[in-house]
Amino acid sequence: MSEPIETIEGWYALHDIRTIDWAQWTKRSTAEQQRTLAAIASVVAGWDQSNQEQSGSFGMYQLIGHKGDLMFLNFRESTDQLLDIEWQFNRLGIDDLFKRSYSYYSVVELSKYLAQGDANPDSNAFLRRRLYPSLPKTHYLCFYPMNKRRQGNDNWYTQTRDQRRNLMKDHGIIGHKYHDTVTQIITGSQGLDDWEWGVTLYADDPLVFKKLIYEMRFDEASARFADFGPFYVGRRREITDLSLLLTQS
Ligand code: 76R
Repeated sequence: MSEPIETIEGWYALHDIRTIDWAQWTKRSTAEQQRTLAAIASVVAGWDQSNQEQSGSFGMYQLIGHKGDLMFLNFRESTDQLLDIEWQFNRLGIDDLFKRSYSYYSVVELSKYLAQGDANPDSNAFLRRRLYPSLPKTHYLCFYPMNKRRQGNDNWYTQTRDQRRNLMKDHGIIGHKYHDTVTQIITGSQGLDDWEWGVTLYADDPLVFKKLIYEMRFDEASARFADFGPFYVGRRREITDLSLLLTQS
Protein backbone atom coordinates (compact mmCIF):
# COMPACT_ATOMS: atom_id res chain seq x y z
CA MET A 1 0.00 0.00 0.00
CA SER A 2 1.12 3.49 -0.80
CA GLU A 3 1.20 6.01 2.04
CA PRO A 4 -0.40 9.45 2.04
CA ILE A 5 1.77 12.50 2.54
CA GLU A 6 1.16 14.75 5.50
CA THR A 7 -0.55 18.03 4.66
CA ILE A 8 -0.94 21.27 6.59
CA GLU A 9 -4.08 23.32 6.13
CA GLY A 10 -4.65 27.06 6.40
CA TRP A 11 -7.58 29.29 5.50
CA TYR A 12 -10.73 27.97 3.87
CA ALA A 13 -11.57 29.35 0.44
CA LEU A 14 -14.75 30.02 -1.48
CA HIS A 15 -14.52 30.84 -5.18
CA ASP A 16 -17.97 32.26 -5.98
CA ILE A 17 -18.74 32.87 -9.64
CA ARG A 18 -21.70 34.95 -10.77
CA THR A 19 -23.25 35.46 -14.17
CA ILE A 20 -25.16 38.68 -14.59
CA ASP A 21 -28.54 38.66 -16.31
CA TRP A 22 -27.79 41.75 -18.39
CA ALA A 23 -31.26 41.88 -19.97
CA GLN A 24 -32.90 42.00 -16.52
CA TRP A 25 -30.28 44.35 -15.10
CA THR A 26 -30.57 46.95 -17.85
CA LYS A 27 -34.37 46.92 -17.54
CA ARG A 28 -34.12 48.21 -13.96
CA SER A 29 -34.61 51.90 -13.35
CA THR A 30 -31.55 53.97 -12.50
CA ALA A 31 -32.82 54.31 -8.92
CA GLU A 32 -33.20 50.54 -8.59
CA GLN A 33 -29.76 49.95 -10.07
CA GLN A 34 -28.24 52.43 -7.63
CA ARG A 35 -29.98 50.73 -4.70
CA THR A 36 -28.76 47.29 -5.77
CA LEU A 37 -25.25 48.58 -6.41
CA ALA A 38 -25.11 50.20 -2.97
CA ALA A 39 -26.33 46.97 -1.34
CA ILE A 40 -23.71 44.85 -3.13
CA ALA A 41 -20.96 47.39 -2.47
CA SER A 42 -21.72 47.43 1.23
CA VAL A 43 -21.58 43.62 1.53
CA VAL A 44 -18.41 43.44 -0.55
CA ALA A 45 -16.77 46.27 1.42
CA GLY A 46 -17.34 44.17 4.55
CA TRP A 47 -15.50 41.26 2.93
CA ASP A 48 -12.70 43.57 1.86
CA GLN A 49 -12.21 44.61 5.51
CA SER A 50 -10.68 41.17 6.08
CA ASN A 51 -7.68 42.30 4.02
CA GLN A 52 -6.98 45.23 6.34
CA GLU A 53 -7.68 43.21 9.47
CA GLN A 54 -5.68 40.24 8.16
CA SER A 55 -8.51 38.00 9.33
CA GLY A 56 -8.86 36.64 5.82
CA SER A 57 -8.47 37.81 2.29
CA PHE A 58 -10.79 38.95 -0.46
CA GLY A 59 -10.52 39.66 -4.17
CA MET A 60 -13.00 40.51 -6.91
CA TYR A 61 -12.37 39.64 -10.55
CA GLN A 62 -14.03 40.49 -13.83
CA LEU A 63 -14.08 37.22 -15.77
CA ILE A 64 -13.58 36.74 -19.46
CA GLY A 65 -15.82 34.42 -21.50
CA HIS A 66 -19.24 32.83 -21.08
CA LYS A 67 -18.51 30.90 -17.87
CA GLY A 68 -19.14 33.87 -15.62
CA ASP A 69 -18.93 37.63 -15.22
CA LEU A 70 -17.65 38.18 -11.68
CA MET A 71 -15.73 36.07 -9.22
CA PHE A 72 -15.79 36.84 -5.52
CA LEU A 73 -12.91 35.07 -3.81
CA ASN A 74 -12.87 34.86 -0.03
CA PHE A 75 -10.37 33.17 2.26
CA ARG A 76 -11.30 32.82 5.93
CA GLU A 77 -10.33 30.95 9.06
CA SER A 78 -13.49 28.84 9.17
CA THR A 79 -16.19 27.35 7.01
CA ASP A 80 -18.76 29.10 9.23
CA GLN A 81 -17.34 32.45 8.15
CA LEU A 82 -17.58 31.44 4.50
CA LEU A 83 -21.19 30.36 5.07
CA ASP A 84 -21.94 33.76 6.60
CA ILE A 85 -20.38 35.43 3.56
CA GLU A 86 -22.42 33.31 1.19
CA TRP A 87 -25.69 33.95 3.01
CA GLN A 88 -25.04 37.68 3.30
CA PHE A 89 -25.07 37.79 -0.46
CA ASN A 90 -28.08 35.45 -0.71
CA ARG A 91 -30.08 37.74 1.57
CA LEU A 92 -29.72 40.60 -0.91
CA GLY A 93 -32.30 38.69 -2.94
CA ILE A 94 -30.66 39.41 -6.28
CA ASP A 95 -30.04 35.84 -7.36
CA ASP A 96 -32.15 36.49 -10.46
CA LEU A 97 -29.67 39.21 -11.50
CA PHE A 98 -26.45 37.72 -10.17
CA LYS A 99 -26.88 34.06 -10.96
CA ARG A 100 -24.48 31.63 -9.55
CA SER A 101 -22.69 29.80 -12.35
CA TYR A 102 -19.99 28.00 -10.36
CA SER A 103 -18.55 27.83 -6.91
CA TYR A 104 -15.66 26.03 -5.32
CA TYR A 105 -15.03 25.29 -1.67
CA SER A 106 -11.56 24.22 -0.54
CA VAL A 107 -8.84 24.85 2.02
CA VAL A 108 -5.28 26.12 1.56
CA GLU A 109 -3.03 23.09 1.57
CA LEU A 110 0.70 22.63 1.81
CA SER A 111 2.03 19.11 1.41
CA LYS A 112 5.21 17.93 3.02
CA TYR A 113 6.67 16.38 -0.15
CA LEU A 114 9.43 18.94 -0.33
CA ALA A 115 9.29 20.32 3.20
CA GLN A 116 12.56 21.26 4.84
CA GLY A 117 13.19 22.64 8.31
CA ASP A 118 10.59 24.09 10.61
CA ALA A 119 7.08 22.89 9.67
CA ASN A 120 5.37 24.76 12.49
CA PRO A 121 3.46 27.81 11.24
CA ASP A 122 3.59 29.36 14.75
CA SER A 123 7.35 29.82 14.47
CA ASN A 124 7.74 29.90 10.67
CA ALA A 125 6.58 33.19 9.11
CA PHE A 126 7.15 31.94 5.55
CA LEU A 127 4.76 29.04 6.18
CA ARG A 128 2.21 31.37 7.77
CA ARG A 129 2.22 33.64 4.72
CA ARG A 130 1.47 30.65 2.52
CA LEU A 131 -1.24 29.15 4.74
CA TYR A 132 -2.94 32.49 5.34
CA PRO A 133 -2.25 34.25 2.04
CA SER A 134 -2.99 37.85 1.40
CA LEU A 135 -4.29 37.65 -2.17
CA PRO A 136 -1.74 39.11 -4.59
CA LYS A 137 -2.77 42.34 -6.27
CA THR A 138 -1.62 41.30 -9.73
CA HIS A 139 -3.68 42.32 -12.72
CA TYR A 140 -4.94 38.78 -13.51
CA LEU A 141 -6.04 35.58 -11.84
CA CYS A 142 -6.45 32.07 -13.28
CA PHE A 143 -8.46 29.47 -11.36
CA TYR A 144 -9.22 25.84 -12.12
CA PRO A 145 -9.99 22.68 -10.18
CA MET A 146 -8.09 19.46 -10.90
CA ASN A 147 -7.65 15.83 -9.96
CA LYS A 148 -4.74 13.47 -9.87
CA ARG A 149 -5.60 10.57 -12.20
CA ARG A 150 -6.50 7.07 -10.98
CA GLN A 151 -6.38 4.96 -14.12
CA GLY A 152 -4.50 1.70 -14.68
CA ASN A 153 -0.77 2.36 -14.38
CA ASP A 154 -1.41 6.07 -14.18
CA ASN A 155 -2.79 6.02 -10.69
CA TRP A 156 -1.29 8.73 -8.50
CA TYR A 157 -2.54 7.03 -5.36
CA THR A 158 -0.74 3.75 -6.03
CA GLN A 159 2.66 5.42 -6.62
CA THR A 160 5.01 5.09 -3.68
CA ARG A 161 5.71 8.12 -1.54
CA ASP A 162 9.21 8.41 -3.02
CA GLN A 163 7.88 8.24 -6.57
CA ARG A 164 5.38 10.98 -5.79
CA ARG A 165 8.03 13.05 -4.04
CA ASN A 166 10.28 12.84 -7.12
CA LEU A 167 7.40 13.81 -9.39
CA MET A 168 6.56 16.78 -7.18
CA LYS A 169 10.22 17.77 -7.15
CA ASP A 170 10.26 17.96 -10.96
CA HIS A 171 6.92 19.79 -10.88
CA GLY A 172 8.41 22.31 -8.46
CA ILE A 173 11.49 22.82 -10.68
CA ILE A 174 9.32 23.84 -13.64
CA GLY A 175 7.06 25.92 -11.42
CA HIS A 176 10.00 27.68 -9.83
CA LYS A 177 11.10 29.09 -13.20
CA TYR A 178 7.95 31.21 -12.94
CA HIS A 179 8.62 32.24 -9.35
CA ASP A 180 8.99 35.93 -10.25
CA THR A 181 5.96 36.12 -12.54
CA VAL A 182 3.38 33.73 -11.03
CA THR A 183 2.10 33.17 -7.51
CA GLN A 184 0.30 29.87 -6.94
CA ILE A 185 -2.15 29.12 -4.16
CA ILE A 186 -3.00 25.43 -3.90
CA THR A 187 -6.18 24.56 -2.06
CA GLY A 188 -7.18 20.99 -1.28
CA SER A 189 -10.76 19.82 -1.66
CA GLN A 190 -10.86 16.08 -1.17
CA GLY A 191 -14.19 15.46 0.54
CA LEU A 192 -15.09 19.17 0.25
CA ASP A 193 -15.90 19.68 -3.40
CA ASP A 194 -16.08 17.82 -6.72
CA TRP A 195 -12.38 17.93 -7.61
CA GLU A 196 -9.33 17.19 -5.49
CA TRP A 197 -7.48 20.51 -5.69
CA GLY A 198 -8.11 24.10 -6.68
CA VAL A 199 -5.27 25.91 -8.41
CA THR A 200 -5.37 29.71 -8.14
CA LEU A 201 -2.63 31.51 -10.03
CA TYR A 202 -1.80 35.21 -10.04
CA ALA A 203 0.14 37.09 -12.72
CA ASP A 204 0.22 40.49 -14.37
CA ASP A 205 0.05 39.02 -17.87
CA PRO A 206 -2.43 36.22 -18.77
CA LEU A 207 0.00 34.89 -21.37
CA VAL A 208 2.20 33.72 -18.52
CA PHE A 209 -0.60 31.34 -17.41
CA LYS A 210 -0.60 29.77 -20.85
CA LYS A 211 3.20 29.46 -20.95
CA LEU A 212 3.41 27.91 -17.47
CA ILE A 213 0.51 25.51 -17.87
CA TYR A 214 1.69 24.46 -21.33
CA GLU A 215 5.19 23.77 -20.07
CA MET A 216 3.83 21.80 -17.12
CA ARG A 217 1.73 19.56 -19.37
CA PHE A 218 5.00 17.91 -20.48
CA ASP A 219 6.06 17.20 -16.94
CA GLU A 220 5.18 13.67 -15.78
CA ALA A 221 3.12 14.87 -12.78
CA SER A 222 0.77 16.61 -15.22
CA ALA A 223 1.25 14.50 -18.37
CA ARG A 224 0.48 11.19 -16.66
CA PHE A 225 -1.48 12.19 -13.61
CA ALA A 226 -3.45 15.41 -14.03
CA ASP A 227 -7.08 15.87 -15.07
CA PHE A 228 -8.46 19.39 -15.24
CA GLY A 229 -11.81 21.06 -14.68
CA PRO A 230 -12.99 24.36 -16.15
CA PHE A 231 -10.57 27.29 -16.36
CA TYR A 232 -11.54 30.80 -15.25
CA VAL A 233 -9.44 33.86 -16.05
CA GLY A 234 -10.25 37.28 -14.68
CA ARG A 235 -8.99 40.77 -14.18
CA ARG A 236 -8.71 42.08 -10.64
CA ARG A 237 -11.16 44.85 -9.81
CA GLU A 238 -11.67 47.18 -6.86
CA ILE A 239 -15.07 47.50 -5.21
CA THR A 240 -15.18 51.07 -6.45
CA ASP A 241 -15.11 49.68 -10.02
CA LEU A 242 -18.49 47.94 -9.55
CA SER A 243 -20.52 50.97 -10.47
CA LEU A 244 -18.44 51.61 -13.59
CA LEU A 245 -18.64 47.94 -14.62
CA LEU A 246 -22.40 47.71 -14.18
CA THR A 247 -23.60 51.14 -15.23
CA GLN A 248 -20.65 52.83 -16.96
CA SER A 249 -20.91 55.68 -14.50
O1 76R B 1 4.94 24.62 -2.58
C1 76R B 1 5.96 24.86 -3.27
O2 76R B 1 6.18 25.92 -3.89
C2 76R B 1 6.90 23.74 -3.42
C3 76R B 1 6.78 23.06 -4.70
C4 76R B 1 5.35 22.80 -5.15
C5 76R B 1 4.39 21.90 -4.64
C6 76R B 1 4.51 20.95 -3.45
C7 76R B 1 4.73 23.47 -6.26
C8 76R B 1 5.34 24.47 -7.00
N1 76R B 1 3.47 22.97 -6.44
C9 76R B 1 3.22 22.02 -5.46
C10 76R B 1 2.04 21.29 -5.27
MN1 76R B 1 2.20 23.42 -7.99
N2 76R B 1 0.97 23.84 -9.52
C11 76R B 1 -0.09 23.08 -9.92
C12 76R B 1 -0.53 23.55 -11.19
O3 76R B 1 -1.44 22.95 -14.67
C13 76R B 1 -0.89 21.93 -14.18
O4 76R B 1 -0.26 21.12 -14.88
C14 76R B 1 -1.06 21.69 -12.73
C15 76R B 1 -1.65 22.90 -11.99
C16 76R B 1 0.26 24.63 -11.54
C17 76R B 1 0.17 25.48 -12.79
C18 76R B 1 1.21 24.80 -10.47
C19 76R B 1 2.18 25.80 -10.43
N3 76R B 1 0.91 21.96 -7.34
C20 76R B 1 0.99 21.25 -6.17
C21 76R B 1 -0.19 20.41 -6.04
C22 76R B 1 -0.51 19.47 -4.88
C23 76R B 1 -0.11 18.08 -5.31
C24 76R B 1 -0.15 17.04 -4.23
O5 76R B 1 -0.07 17.36 -3.04
O6 76R B 1 -0.23 15.85 -4.61
C25 76R B 1 -0.95 20.62 -7.17
C26 76R B 1 -2.29 19.99 -7.51
C27 76R B 1 -0.25 21.58 -7.98
C28 76R B 1 -0.68 22.03 -9.22
N4 76R B 1 3.56 24.82 -8.63
C29 76R B 1 4.73 25.20 -8.01
C30 76R B 1 3.26 25.80 -9.58
C31 76R B 1 4.29 26.82 -9.54
C32 76R B 1 4.29 28.07 -10.42
C33 76R B 1 5.20 26.44 -8.58
C34 76R B 1 6.47 27.16 -8.17
C35 76R B 1 6.16 28.10 -7.03
C36 76R B 1 7.32 29.01 -6.77
O7 76R B 1 8.48 28.54 -6.76
O8 76R B 1 7.06 30.22 -6.59
